[in-house]
Amino acid sequence: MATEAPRLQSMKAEYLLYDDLNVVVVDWLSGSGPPYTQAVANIRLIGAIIGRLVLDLEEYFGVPPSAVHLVGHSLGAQLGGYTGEYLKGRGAKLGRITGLDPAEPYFEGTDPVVRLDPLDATLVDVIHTDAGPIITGGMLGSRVCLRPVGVACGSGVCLRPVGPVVSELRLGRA
Ligand SMILES: [Ca+2]
Repeated sequence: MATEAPRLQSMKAEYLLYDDLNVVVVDWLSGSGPPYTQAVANIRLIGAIIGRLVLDLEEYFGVPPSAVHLVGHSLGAQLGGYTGEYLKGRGAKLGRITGLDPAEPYFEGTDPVVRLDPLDATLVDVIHTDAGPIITGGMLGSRVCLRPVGVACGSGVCLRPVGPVVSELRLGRA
């Protein structure tokens, strides 16, 4: 994790400046490298491992899954969807998932079971900063809005934002 460690440690330090939290940084650098298709496949297992960790936190330390907030970027954002699915399959639900520019290739238009979706946690919010067609701009971020059920989403696709935009805040069903 040599190249990622300073950035992730910096992020952890920033979180701790603002609140009394326990921060767990997941090092999956060895599974996130090329080829991209392998990294896409790897997140299913890593998401399940994180889900197991969340259940262990509850069993051994009394931390309910509803108190856990996952934050992931690109494939890490889609990975959070797998964690949410893993927990839902075991009668638990994450409190929150924040997806930062969820990866688009191999996810857009797929079943919600294999991507981040609004039902993967009680609150799922997504911040898009690089959404756009990969063939025109080399962007990898998903353009799909994750709107609350019943809220219109226009064409179903967010336009490429100028800056960070929170495209969705959703309070899920208990
Ligand atoms: Ca999902």
